[in-house]
Amino acid sequence: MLGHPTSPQLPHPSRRLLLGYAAGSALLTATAAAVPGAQAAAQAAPSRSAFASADTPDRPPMPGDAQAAAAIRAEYLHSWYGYTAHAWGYDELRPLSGGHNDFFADGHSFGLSMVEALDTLYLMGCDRELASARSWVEDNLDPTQDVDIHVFEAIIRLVGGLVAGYLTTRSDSLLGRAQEFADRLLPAFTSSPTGIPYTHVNLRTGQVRGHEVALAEAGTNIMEFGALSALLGDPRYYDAAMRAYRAVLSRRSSLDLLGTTIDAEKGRWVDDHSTAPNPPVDSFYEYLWGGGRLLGDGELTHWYHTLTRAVLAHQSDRRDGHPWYHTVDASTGARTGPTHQSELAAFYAGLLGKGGDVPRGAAYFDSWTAVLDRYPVLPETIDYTDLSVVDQGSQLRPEYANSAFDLWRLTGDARYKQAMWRWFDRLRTHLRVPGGYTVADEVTPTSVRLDDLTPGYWFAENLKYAWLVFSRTPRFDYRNGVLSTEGKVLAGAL
Ligand code: DMJ
Repeated sequence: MLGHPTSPQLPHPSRRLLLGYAAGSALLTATAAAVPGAQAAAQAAPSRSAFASADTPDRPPMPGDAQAAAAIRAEYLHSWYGYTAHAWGYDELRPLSGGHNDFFADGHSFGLSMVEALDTLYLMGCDRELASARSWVEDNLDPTQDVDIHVFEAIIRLVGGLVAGYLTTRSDSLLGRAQEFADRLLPAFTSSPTGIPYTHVNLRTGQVRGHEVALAEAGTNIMEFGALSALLGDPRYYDAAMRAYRAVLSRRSSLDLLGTTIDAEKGRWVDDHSTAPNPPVDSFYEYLWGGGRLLGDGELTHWYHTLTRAVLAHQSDRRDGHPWYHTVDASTGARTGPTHQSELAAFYAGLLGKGGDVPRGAAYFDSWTAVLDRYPVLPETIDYTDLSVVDQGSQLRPEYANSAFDLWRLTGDARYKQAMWRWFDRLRTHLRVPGGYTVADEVTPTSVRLDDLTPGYWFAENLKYAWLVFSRTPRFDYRNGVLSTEGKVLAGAL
């Protein structure tokens, strides 16, 4: 059934243009369970509460919604003004030193933080700041630079950011810029014999490199490319992303498990261990669900359920009552590798919920809450057998908040608001500096040692999720809105 790149059953995005993305897509379909405060909340909520006492010193009392939202917006603007003062026009801010960082390649800037921020500024009602960022992007962002660019990062951050910028501002210039980037990234897909994209492409010459491709890089394209195809009435982007997905899916094991790295030229697994939901696999699964939802594409949703069933059947583990996921040989299901879990995997709690299994998602969310009980902020990687730290850094990541947002949307349960508030309060206490917010290079149970970087995704994700939970902004359709892996609003901007 899988692996036929020209399958006639595929709906054609260009036919759906005037309807939004697709009949049955996120723009058109109402889902009762996605309404905050929905009746289903009580039944869907897990039986075990991680928040028995909401105002112990460790679980700070939560202010009212309006006050919480104002505090979150103020912190976003605190870091935004750090960026504008010291790194304007560069990709990323170094908030301690007042310096800046090129994310994609030294000497080449894409104003990444501004592109990442466009739709967040809109949702937060920061219209003056949005106007400045938008006009910088329209006047200065150069997609023709002679530089090898990381295809996955460029799609989720730049193409996604520009599409979300278009959907929130209706600036044709932003959509045109998204198209120009996508056109220059396409050779990574079209020159690959299997359709699995090369990891890098030169924006000016179209020269590709990097044939050993992590699964997230092979599969995290369909939402941005599908949206672009629908908006432009041009199927090339959607078709490229689907061809890549099919090339991977047709190589799944008899257990319906996938490896972690695949050779884009030979179509063979380089690493045939399934590390889901950890990186570098994570968003491959997220986009099967998200692509299905955004584009109304049942084929993607079917794949999500098929693969998820296999992950849950073969990779589930449990320690001290908490679920975790271990690595297995994709062919045999035999357990391999250490009992490590990356903080990036925390997104899986929300994904499981969105995929229809709220109790399992809620339980995995509690696993990560138990880690946050132990450390001031979430460390990059832990050993889940004893929650000890494996990778001591903390990269100012959004995944726990992403899941809190998803599960709150699904259940309306106040425990996720409380969790969001505690997470925000921890960041404000430990990672805030006069120039903004920064990553840490060491986290212990009692200390945090700061490094000097505000990653671009900070402006796209972290405080957007928190803001959406507390603000109930009329600028977002809470029922039908769909966000990308980078937190970009690809449907539901009002
Ligand atoms: C973001 O760039 C995206 O969420 C991506 O899918 C993986 N995680 C980073 C932030 O941690």
